[in-house]
Amino acid sequence: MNLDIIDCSSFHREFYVLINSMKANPYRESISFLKQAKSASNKLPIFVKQNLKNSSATLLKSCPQEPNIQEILTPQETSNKKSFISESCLAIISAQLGDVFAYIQVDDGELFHNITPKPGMENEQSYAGSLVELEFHTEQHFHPHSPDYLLLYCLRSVPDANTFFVDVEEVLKELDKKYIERLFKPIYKTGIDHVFGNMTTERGNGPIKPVLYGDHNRPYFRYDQDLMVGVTEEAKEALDELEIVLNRVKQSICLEPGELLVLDNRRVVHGRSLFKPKFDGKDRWLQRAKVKCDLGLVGSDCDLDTHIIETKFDI
Ligand SMILES: O=C(O)CCC(=O)C(=O)O
Ligand SMILES: [Fe+2]
Repeated sequence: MNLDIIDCSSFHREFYVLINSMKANPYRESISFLKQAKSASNKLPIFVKQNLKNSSATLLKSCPQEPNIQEILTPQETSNKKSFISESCLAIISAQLGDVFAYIQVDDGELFHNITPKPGMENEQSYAGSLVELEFHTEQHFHPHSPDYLLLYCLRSVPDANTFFVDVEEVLKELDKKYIERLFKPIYKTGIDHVFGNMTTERGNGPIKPVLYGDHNRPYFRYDQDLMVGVTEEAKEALDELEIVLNRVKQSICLEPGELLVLDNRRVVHGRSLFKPKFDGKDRWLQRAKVKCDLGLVGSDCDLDTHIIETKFDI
């Protein structure tokens, strides 16, 4: 699979000018902030815009960074960061792809999430875990309004934490045709994430769906290695074979400060290696945004004045 690289050092000064034009607070005035990001985003170089729209995985290198990042501790909940360079990079790049949005169940509907290891969650299948590998998944695979894109901006790196990903194109190339055909059938129980109410982390308690859907030559992907369960023996076998292929062809990247990874969540699955947390304020720190190409299409589950999706799950 091709990971497209955009080196932002070639327009570094212009990128800072765009960020400085954004005066709203991303947490207290989030909708104004997103509007300002949209205007700024229009002024990105053409090659950046074209690349983002045509790629299922892009790494933007040398993005602007917070001025005094060495002095800021990795947060365990909300950060006390005074500047908003990371949120601005996320919002400006997201605006090329669609609308940043939040789920009411995640971080109380905040649009930007701090992805850091949390004490007590070391062994969880969660972005807040650390001592266990975060298994392959697409974001909110069980949700009727899952993100179209996922953006991860790195503020602080640790050498042993790698982000994994696989494009569905690789699966088409590598997996036996008979398993591919099975993955197109609606014989897989999705699993609702614990944050959305699945407190017992029971697997397979969501709607039954296919793993692959859409055009058979250029399909979309819905997958969760941990929570999805095959309904039949054939379905279970296809999931096992898929897992083998994903582990064989995965690309792995250790995100560095100032790097921003953009993944098309409809075509790419991702995960993360295990790593040792220290809880000393110097742990790994990413910030995340989720994007829908057109939030208006969500309908009554989404308030366009807040960009929060409020779909409820009865579990
Ligand atoms: O920590 C990572 O590299 C990936 C985390 C993740 O899967 C997510 O935030 O959705
Ligand atoms: Fe994820």
